[in-house]
Amino acid sequence: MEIQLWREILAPYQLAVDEMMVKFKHLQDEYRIAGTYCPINKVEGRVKRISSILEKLQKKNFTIEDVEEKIEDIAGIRIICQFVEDIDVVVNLIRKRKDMEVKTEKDYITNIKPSGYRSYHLIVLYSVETINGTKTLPVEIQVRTLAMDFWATIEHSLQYKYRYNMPDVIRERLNNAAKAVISLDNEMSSIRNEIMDVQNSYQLKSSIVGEILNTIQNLYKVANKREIIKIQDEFYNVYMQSDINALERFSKELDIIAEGYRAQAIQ
Ligand code: 0O2
Repeated sequence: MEIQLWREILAPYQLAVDEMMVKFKHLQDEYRIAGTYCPINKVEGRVKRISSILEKLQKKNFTIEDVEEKIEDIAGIRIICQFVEDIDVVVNLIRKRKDMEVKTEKDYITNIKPSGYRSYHLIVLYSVETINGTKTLPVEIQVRTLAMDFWATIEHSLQYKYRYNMPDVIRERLNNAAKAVISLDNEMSSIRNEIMDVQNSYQLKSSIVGEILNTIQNLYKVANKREIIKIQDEFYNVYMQSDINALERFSKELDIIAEGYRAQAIQ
């Protein structure tokens, strides 16, 4: 197939990946703004390389005409979570969305692959608008933990290096590493609540501090300098106390001061 034709075929898949990346990253922003724990740690996306598509066609005995109909992972999104529990949360978020329809699901976390591979896979149907009209495409979404991702990345590179002749000793080491990943994920799950508490309060603190600094910056335009310096000193004192309640109280008091200036401006 000519390279130009490949480009035309792959362009809508790239659009699907770009749009979905924006949407999943926006979910992360929503959690951050709400000051709550985000089940999504990282979002990655890619369009499969032409060489990998050709390799897959060959492996599955498909012809080049089958590309669009039978290869369902040309567009791929990977969502990396911190904890195994987050995977269910993310999968449910995907199932509930109106802009993508789940076609199939594969649970390689309950049903670990013989290689030791673990991940939750969904094929979703996603529509993009192109110059030729609406195009509905399959997109593969892989949801996995950081630890599962680490293992899969290493194993994928070794698969590439050894093709289909991976030495037994390497395979055995990878199997051991896969077991270690399961126990690491379990261990992390057992302290999940503690880690989430720390991350939540860090998130809350940084959003309150962000609001306070923003208000102080706005006050610079309207309040007198001496008052601003006094407010800043008070802020540093409260900040140094490392007390989230005191920070929240200070933020509310500052809002009242800022409101006062706004009221003055209207008169
Ligand atoms: P790439 O380069 O990541 O795109 P299969 O029948 O197993 O060949 P199928 O039916 O398309 O593949 O679906 P499956 O089993 O759900 O696998 C799809 C993708 O999951 C793979 O894409 C890999 O990304 C990942 N995957 C599946 N099994 C393994 C594994 O044992 N190790 C690693 N590291 N990744 C795996 P591609 O096209 O194989 O590769």
